[in-house]
Amino acid sequence: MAPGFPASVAVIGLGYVGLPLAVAFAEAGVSVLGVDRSEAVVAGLRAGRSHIEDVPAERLGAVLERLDATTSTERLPQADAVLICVPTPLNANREPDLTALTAASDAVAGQLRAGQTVVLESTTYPGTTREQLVPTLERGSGLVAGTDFHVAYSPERIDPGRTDFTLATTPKTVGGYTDACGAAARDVYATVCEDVRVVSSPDVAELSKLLENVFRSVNIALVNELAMLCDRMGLDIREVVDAAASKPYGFMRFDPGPGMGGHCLPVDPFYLAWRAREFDFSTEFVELAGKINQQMPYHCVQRAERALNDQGKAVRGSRIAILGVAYKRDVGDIRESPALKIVALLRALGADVRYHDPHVEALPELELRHEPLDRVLADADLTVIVTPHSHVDYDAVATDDRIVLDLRGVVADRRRPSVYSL
Ligand code: SAJ
Repeated sequence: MAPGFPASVAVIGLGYVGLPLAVAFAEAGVSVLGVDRSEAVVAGLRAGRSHIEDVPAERLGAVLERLDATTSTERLPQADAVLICVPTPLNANREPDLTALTAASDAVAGQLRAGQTVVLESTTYPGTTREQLVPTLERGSGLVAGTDFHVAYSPERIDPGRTDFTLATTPKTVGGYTDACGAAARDVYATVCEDVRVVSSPDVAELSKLLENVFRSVNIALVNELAMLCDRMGLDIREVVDAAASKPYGFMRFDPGPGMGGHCLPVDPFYLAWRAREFDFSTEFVELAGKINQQMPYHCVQRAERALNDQGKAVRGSRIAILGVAYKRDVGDIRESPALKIVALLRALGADVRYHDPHVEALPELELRHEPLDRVLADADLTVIVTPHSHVDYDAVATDDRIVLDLRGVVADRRRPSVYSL
């Protein structure tokens, strides 16, 4: 690795992946150009305000002199490496939506200079780097990938809210368009990652990321399916999982829940299934897992109906308190959160739904706002624990005179008559 390489890095897309990455390079002494299309994001960052919980304001403030946030791509040629971290969601037909990636690729192509290394981090289907990014960069610049500039794919492994593993301590996979591209990308990430693993192609790196996430999706679906079976069998799924998890080898714990949220796990199986169809291959197992996880909010609403029914109450006209609406504990992201579906279904049945989640100030589409815990709990006919943020004492919530539906197994004594579990 050339000493002092990279001296400067550009990160395109300053969200859950891009901002932690940009800050890590700045903390390593690298000059960082942070590019985001949102004026609000850029203005906030320039003022030292972080919109990503994993990057506290004080951490951002400490590197501001080396992190220049902008909406403009005109200074991209200054960067030794350009890292693309833009969202890759699904469109209305649940197919890959590469709009943001295409826009970023076109912008980079327009500013590309010889000697740069371009790395794609956004989760996508295998083949994207080779078939989409490289041709766009070559067409837009007249340069040749692997000769005039380097291109690689390196999947993000940013787990929002996780503190035991960091960007530095989590091995980083890199797949270069050529061997030289892989070596250049490895040198870029060696600045911020202790362990960089080079694989033989961008396709291997792209598919390895999907395997990581689909592995989780499939196993979450497995315990969710067993949760629905246990409900019929009158068994406690969490006791079953606890027992299975006592096996020290050959088993990895996953917990049933209200469904699978986030902007990755619910999306990635559809990227894989979509690409597999081009090879006359149906990823039935993967798609079935997605369907099961999508069933969970409906199953949870049925559980709520039965809990109210036991009190001789209909959903219509009942006050229902929802604790936690983000897609998982201690984050504020609501993308694909199952709580949104649960709230919408309960309201469609005529319930008066209120929610408590200090990580999520408002749900504009549902015309709801976060309310203090005591106000949400007051007079509630049913309290549903959907996302178990750490700040709530769930045993204190589950008093004998309060009917609670615990979808996350956070109430210690699940055998109390006032507590219903998944
Ligand atoms: N969930 C369960 N049961 C489980 C585990 C999770 O129901 O046993 C649910 C969660 O409540 C949540 C959803 O699944 O709704 C996904 O949560 P997750 O922690 O399994 O995964 P993510 O979506 O937080 O994964 C994140 C992603 N990164 C970003 O969002 C920036 C993903 O791309 C990363 O690969 C992943 O972290 C990681 O590397 O850990």
